[in-house]
Amino acid sequence: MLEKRDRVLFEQLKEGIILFDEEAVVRTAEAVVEERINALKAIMEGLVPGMEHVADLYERQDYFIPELLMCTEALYAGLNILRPHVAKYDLNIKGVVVIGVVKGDVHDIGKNIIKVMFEVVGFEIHDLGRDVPLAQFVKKQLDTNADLVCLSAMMTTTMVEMREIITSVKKRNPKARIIIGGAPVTGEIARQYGADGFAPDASNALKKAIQMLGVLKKVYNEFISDSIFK
Ligand code: B12
Repeated sequence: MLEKRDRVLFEQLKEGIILFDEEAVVRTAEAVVEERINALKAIMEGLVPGMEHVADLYERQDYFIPELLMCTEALYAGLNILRPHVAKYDLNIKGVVVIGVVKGDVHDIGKNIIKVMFEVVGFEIHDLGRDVPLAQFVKKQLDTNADLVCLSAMMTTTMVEMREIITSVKKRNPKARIIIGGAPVTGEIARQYGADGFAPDASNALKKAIQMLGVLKKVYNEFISDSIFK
């Protein structure tokens, strides 16, 4: 059960994103930190639902691109304050991860949320950013000998890039495992493209990554799902 104060602050974060009120988001995020409230929870239960609501407003044509940009700025202002305060759990998982948004696509909020979740368990993360050409994924995987390559795409037009990236990465290093995600991506697409996994959101992405790194599911169930959100 959430404390009442937590709920109030998470709701304020959500509202701040929706109303693109960057100052309010900054103020509230600082209060979360000062009051030692769980920063990961504030991201997942305040900032993310706020942005999801914004996405609905855009789909309903209540919001347009200018509003989206202001909401995005508010979200990143909050994320920058909260991210350094997310508790880390040393599960002794040696995971090296390359992550990026595919070429032609600048939507990086989802990718950055996934990155926060991965940081929690201490993965070594190589973030290529957004609008990343195929060759960079291949090179980074080889240079770092990454266990996992995580690809994000938010448009049907950019999603198709993933197939070639998967083929190229696996051709150069068949041991690399690839997880894909983003709004248009489904489990069926992942299967068709030859990816090793798909997840619809950040916590499932972490679960999938941990499973792929060969850690017992038991560890996830007993430790992560209970502890992270406490
Ligand atoms: C915010 C937004 C923008 C912002 C992006 C800001 C930023 N820095 O990211 C701005 C304003 C820049 C933008 C621009 C555009 N956008 Co836009 N945008 C959105 C919007 C409304 C929300 C996306 C978002 O942030 N959601 C919140 C986050 C938390 O969720 P998420 O991104 O889905 O991520 C979660 C999961 O998908 C998953 N996940 C994501 N990545 C990965 C990766 C892995 C490995 C895994 C496992 C999981 C995973 O986990 C995440 C966390 O839970 C979506 C609508 C929508 N319904 O998604 C449209 C949307 C994606 N945009 C769209 C379009 C068309 C555009 C523009 C072309 C608009 C234009 N006319 O200019 C440009 C494209 C620019 C480009 N070249 O990329 C379309 C795409 C349509 C399509 N089918 O292809 C959408 C779907 C809106 C629509 N219905 O028309 N956009």
